[in-house]
Amino acid sequence: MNQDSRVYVAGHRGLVGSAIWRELQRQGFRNLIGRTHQELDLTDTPAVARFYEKEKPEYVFVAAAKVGGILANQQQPAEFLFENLAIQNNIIHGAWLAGVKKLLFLGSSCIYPKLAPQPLKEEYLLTGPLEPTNEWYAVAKIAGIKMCQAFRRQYGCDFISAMPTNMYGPGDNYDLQTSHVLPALIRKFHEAKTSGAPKVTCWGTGLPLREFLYSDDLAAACVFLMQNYSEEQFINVGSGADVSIRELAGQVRRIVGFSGEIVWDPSKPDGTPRKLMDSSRLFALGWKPRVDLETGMRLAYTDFLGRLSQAPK
Ligand code: GFB
Repeated sequence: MNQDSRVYVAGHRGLVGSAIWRELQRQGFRNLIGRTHQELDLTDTPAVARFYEKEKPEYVFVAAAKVGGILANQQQPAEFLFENLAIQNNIIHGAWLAGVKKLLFLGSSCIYPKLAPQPLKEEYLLTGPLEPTNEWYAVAKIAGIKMCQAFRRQYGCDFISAMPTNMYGPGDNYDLQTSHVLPALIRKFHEAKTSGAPKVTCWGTGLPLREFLYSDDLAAACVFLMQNYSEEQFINVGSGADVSIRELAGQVRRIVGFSGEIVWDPSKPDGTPRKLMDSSRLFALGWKPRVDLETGMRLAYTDFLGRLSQAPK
């Protein structure tokens, strides 16, 4: 991939896609292609075929997906399975038809069995039952990995897959029903502080552990992999450290400056108890994350405040 290569970032307005777009710009890639959801419905097979015919991308980052936190996954199994299969099938199959030079597919750490040994090695895939709250999304993402491997094996396509851990960063989703935990906590603690509320209610028991990676770090890893990795084996992309949700809530409370109480709502699902990934395969290639959780949370809070100031009054 060189500065004049035609590079398509599917999902370029999302948390991960926008970070990849910024990283590519930072590295001087001048020929970036993006389509908003309104401009191109990626579940529409003929529309995606017409897009490939017109734009003729040489490199494709598949950062488009229907994503959400634990509650959204639990409440919308049909959309999480159907839409993600449709999106990735159209992009991956279309890339083969269009002769795309290389494609990077993004999955998720939820592809691993609920109770797999920790830290999660790539070899643990399909060795046990999935976490019920997000098995729909996980099955779609596993299918995407297999799709890339099948096209590599049968047609020699240079299609690779990366499995990021829980992501956060600029442009995150702060909707309290559909978001992931970190943006949700940032918003909850901020709103409690500004309203003078005495407490903040968090979901579940707070006992599960989660690994977090700042979106700009994932973006750098994706560009690094596009330039340096061409194997059938998918590869984990994590920070290498995890934290309990209780500890996380305490850190967000401190960063936001909320002094009230934290209460836990056990009627909400905990999800998988832990999903710390073993990213040693990637680290051995020479990439490592640069933004630690404390720094990343402060950057994310700044992003949230910036979005507030731009919100219509
Ligand atoms: O980030 P999260 O929604 O998804 O939840 P997962 C992580 C943990 O945070 C769960 C707890 O144990 C939640 O119960 N939590 C506490 C909260 N308070 C809140 C809150 O206010 N909002 C949210 N959202 N969680 C997702 C998968 O699982 O991981 C996705 O469902 C994807 O498909 C993503 O794979 C990476 O980490 O449990």
